[in-house]
Amino acid sequence: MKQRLADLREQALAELKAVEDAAALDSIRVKYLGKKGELTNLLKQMGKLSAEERPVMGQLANEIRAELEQKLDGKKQEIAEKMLEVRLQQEALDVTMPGKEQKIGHKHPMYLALDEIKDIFVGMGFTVLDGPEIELAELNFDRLNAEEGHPSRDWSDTFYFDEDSRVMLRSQTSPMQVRAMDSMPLPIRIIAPGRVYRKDEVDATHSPMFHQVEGMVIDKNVTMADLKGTLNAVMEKLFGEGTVTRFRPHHFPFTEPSCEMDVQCHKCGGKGCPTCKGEGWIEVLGAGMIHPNVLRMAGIDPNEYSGWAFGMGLERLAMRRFKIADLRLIFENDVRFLEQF
Ligand code: 2NL
Repeated sequence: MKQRLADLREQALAELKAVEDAAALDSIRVKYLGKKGELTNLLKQMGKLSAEERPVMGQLANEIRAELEQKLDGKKQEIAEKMLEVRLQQEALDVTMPGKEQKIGHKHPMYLALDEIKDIFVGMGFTVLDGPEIELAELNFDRLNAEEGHPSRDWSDTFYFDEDSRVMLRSQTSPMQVRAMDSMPLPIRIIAPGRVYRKDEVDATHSPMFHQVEGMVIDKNVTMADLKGTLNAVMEKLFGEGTVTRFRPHHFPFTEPSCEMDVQCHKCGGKGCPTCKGEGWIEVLGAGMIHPNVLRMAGIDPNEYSGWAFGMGLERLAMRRFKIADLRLIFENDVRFLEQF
């Protein structure tokens, strides 16, 4: 009996030494100390021993039980500490490590130019409008005094959706201004930026889709002097104080009189250079006093109210603002180009 107890102790201690995880440790506890465990089995056989031997073996068995229990508890703690160590290692977060760089991009140069323009006009009390790119020819042409037969209405100039040429991709943002005249109370001060479409071949200065900013003011006693004063102030804000401008007579169906506005070349001061193609001046926009027919069609009495309006191409403005040589770069979205702004 003594030998069997000693063997059991040896065997249990050896198994205990090799154990690595909590589950295996638990099965050792059951195997030796459980209700049907090996030590318990031995104790049940005590009855067969003599009266002298029984208390001695009983004490020995109890000592072994106590020793095993103590070792089991010790091992349990050891395993728990080791697992904590492993977890801490695995979940360790080194806050001093450099972070992963996130590329977040930035605004497109043309929208940088648009933001500048919006800021300037909003600062002067204008409201910014937005509207549909698919439009009625009625709003895009008829309401702007561009009668049937006007060259800009030709199939070769305009994207229509139907045989009757009633629905189209807007060729200018003026239809938004027509809606404004129909719906907004007077006086009106608005700008209308957005995409417009014309059947043009792509080259360094043309694209079938481009962006326009139009704007208009309608109030009592508005004159050509307001047009010139306001647009001069805008150009000074865009191109710097002291920017020299000039207005040349022109023709648009929706304005009378009409003009084009140039700014003096900032590069050569008007002498003529490659930037201004030797002209000394750079064309920036078209404008004019709103045609009485356009006012009348919107239910505004041209004897009581007058207004001025302008339209400019945003791409060309951004090209000048950021010295971009080719319009196509604006649409190609090559990051090597875009990253420069
Ligand atoms: C250009 C010049 C212009 C307008 C657009 C306009 C709008 C209304 C009434 C009168 Cl609702 N005019 N817009 C006026 C003058 C010029 O655009 O070069 N366009 C390509």
